[in-house]
Amino acid sequence: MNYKIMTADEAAMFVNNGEIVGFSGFTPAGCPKEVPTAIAKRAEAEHAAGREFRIGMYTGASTGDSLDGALARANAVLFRTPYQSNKDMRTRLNAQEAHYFDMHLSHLAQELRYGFMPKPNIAIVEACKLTDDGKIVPTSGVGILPTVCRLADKIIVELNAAHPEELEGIHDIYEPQDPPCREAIPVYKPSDRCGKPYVQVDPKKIVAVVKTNRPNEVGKFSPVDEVTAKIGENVANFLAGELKAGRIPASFLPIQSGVGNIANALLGSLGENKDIPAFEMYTEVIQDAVIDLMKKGRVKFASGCSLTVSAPKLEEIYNDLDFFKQRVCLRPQELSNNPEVARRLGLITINTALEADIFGNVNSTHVLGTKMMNGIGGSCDFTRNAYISIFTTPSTAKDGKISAIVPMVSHLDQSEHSVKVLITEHGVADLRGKSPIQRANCIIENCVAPEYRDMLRKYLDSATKSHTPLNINTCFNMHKAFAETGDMHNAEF
Ligand code: 0RQ
Repeated sequence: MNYKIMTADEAAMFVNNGEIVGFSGFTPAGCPKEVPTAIAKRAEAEHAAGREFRIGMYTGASTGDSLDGALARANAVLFRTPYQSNKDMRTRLNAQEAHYFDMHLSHLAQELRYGFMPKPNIAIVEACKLTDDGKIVPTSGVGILPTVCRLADKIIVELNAAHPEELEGIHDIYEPQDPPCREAIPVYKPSDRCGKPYVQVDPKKIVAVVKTNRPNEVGKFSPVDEVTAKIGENVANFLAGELKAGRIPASFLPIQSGVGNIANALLGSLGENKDIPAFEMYTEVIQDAVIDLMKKGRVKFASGCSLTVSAPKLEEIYNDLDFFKQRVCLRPQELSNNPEVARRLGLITINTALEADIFGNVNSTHVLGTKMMNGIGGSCDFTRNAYISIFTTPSTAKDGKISAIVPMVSHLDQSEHSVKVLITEHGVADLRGKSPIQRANCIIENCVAPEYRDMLRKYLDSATKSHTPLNINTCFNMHKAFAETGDMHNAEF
């Protein structure tokens, strides 16, 4: 190999205070691990010597603890975009110790190319294979890897032997031209490929290669509980009904599903429902449940940006790569989350709300309107362009002291215009073709926890008799009651 092989500590010396780093990967899958930890160590040493050291960060989505966690704990972050889910990073962002720009995942690469944000000085990327002529084969997640490699002046490659070179062929690397020269993206079904199996970079830009053998840091999924099982069942029954009514074509449509425990459990339910035919996925994260369903023949193909699967599941995939390479395609997020493709394929999209209001507006990001949880991720990329957009949430949180359905959301991520169906463990609110007052009644009767229904009916009675009923004096009374007494049950209307 013609490149300079060095340790992570040596490679970290290429990153200077105030510079911006673009990282590969999407969720903990495909993210570099050694060099970010070494940068964090360097930041701590600089701080101890009384010097400033903080960097700007572009990533695909969330990352692993050795990236987000290490840099946050070292207070080494100037700003960060577009999505995170790390406890220590979340604490920094909510304390205003690092700036956070929560953005649509499909937008990031193009907005970097457009110059809306400064270009990264350096790209740090994980690969399973690197050739002397600058071909980089990513690992189990892609993210913004092609774009940051093209825009940055320097590239550091973490060559991770935990991922086999034989992964080559699973990726579909394509970057659209920018307007006014953009052409249609030639993906007409989830299994279509339009790009190359590797990222081509100028080899002269690769300043360091760090060899490692470190597994991904994907956490375990919690077992399906009664509430998530019921939500999954409600989603599956709703979709089976739509199929029967002829509103979904008999061959079914590709599914997009969000990230987390609920999404993983829900896919399991969809796969088990015999009224739903085997289906394809065009999504961002491919989680454990998809792999199980693929082995049972219930999922025919999955296009995504990452294999966000537990360690035993990744081992299953790597032990049977011939099978999975025919059924899985990993693409940059600009493509996996592309609104043009989502609209064309007619995706059934299923994402998670933290709270929703009685009109169908959704907050997926801000706990009680203030504290950032994770971010919108790809939820808006898909929801706005879906064939049918579904939001799911347990009807209550914190042992019932919070109702996930409130008079008015305390922060807005998805508007009532984009959310077509809301589903909790209690039932399904089909919001299509309904006015605000019809939506409010439908959500209260079908989705709200029974213990909170009277409260919300009372609120609605007290609201203006206008197109969208509103009581401007009391619409946040449930939030106020929680803030003041720790329980929304104490709200008065
Ligand atoms: O708190 O962690 O202290 O127990 O929020 O809630 O029910 O465990 O659900 O893990 O699936 O996360 C929306 C955050 C849900 C996630 C969100 C508290 C609750 C718990 C987590 P604890 P659950 P999940 C994919 C596409 C982004 C949008 C999206 C997410 C914690 O799914 O980030 O889908 N989505 N993007 O107790 C206060 C409420 C609450 C509440 C729940 N109303 N008020 N706290 N909680 N409801 C993402 C990508 O693009 C990669």
